[in-house]
Amino acid sequence: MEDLKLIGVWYSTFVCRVKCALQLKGVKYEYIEDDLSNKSDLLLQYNPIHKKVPVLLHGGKPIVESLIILEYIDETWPERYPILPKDPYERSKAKFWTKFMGDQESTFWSLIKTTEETKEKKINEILEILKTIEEHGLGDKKFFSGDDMGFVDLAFGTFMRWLKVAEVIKEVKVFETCTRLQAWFERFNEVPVVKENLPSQDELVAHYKLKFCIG
Ligand SMILES: N[C@@H](CCC(=O)N[C@@H](CS)C(=O)NCC(=O)O)C(=O)O
Repeated sequence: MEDLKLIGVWYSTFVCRVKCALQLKGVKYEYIEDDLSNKSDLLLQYNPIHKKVPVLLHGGKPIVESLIILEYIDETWPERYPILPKDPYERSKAKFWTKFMGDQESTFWSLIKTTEETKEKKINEILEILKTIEEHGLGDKKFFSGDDMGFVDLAFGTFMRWLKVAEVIKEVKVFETCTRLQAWFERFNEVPVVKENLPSQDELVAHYKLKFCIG
């Protein structure tokens, strides 16, 4: 087995993308669950700048930031399951969309903390972003990267699971009008590595209700 360790927490979207990527590559690793309310010395030692998970330790060297980790995994084990497209133009598009989605993360996530007064405004704001992603990013493709799940799907799909959780907790429907995005999300959820590496919606709802003292 490679000297490969992943420091994470089970409920993190960022950690789950890395778990999926490692399984797609068929790479064995040791998983170390951290406690973000009492961060381990290991986490503080290997991610002293952001002090966040995921951290991938390869031969004792840390790699941080989930999307950078995905690229690292793809480049280190290129033989199996390409995650990023090889073609430079397609690659630049994949990076553009993950950046675009990443830039909207705080807007997506703020849904879970929104109040009755700001709910409507927030939903419209998120819907506008989702429509843009659907129309210009996904289009009529099966996955963002074509016929198989790739970089953008991993980044956005894991994040959408959490947006769904926010929808359930706030009892709102944000992306029911985005029919192509919904169909893509259903396909994403059916991919075996996704089924095996993402916590269920119910587990996440229970966790975040507790965290935000809801219900
Ligand atoms: N941009 C980072 C985000 C990582 C992140 O926010 N991780 C959260 C868990 S979901 C964390 O470790 N939070 C600890 C903290 O903020 O102190 C990535 O993509 O890896």
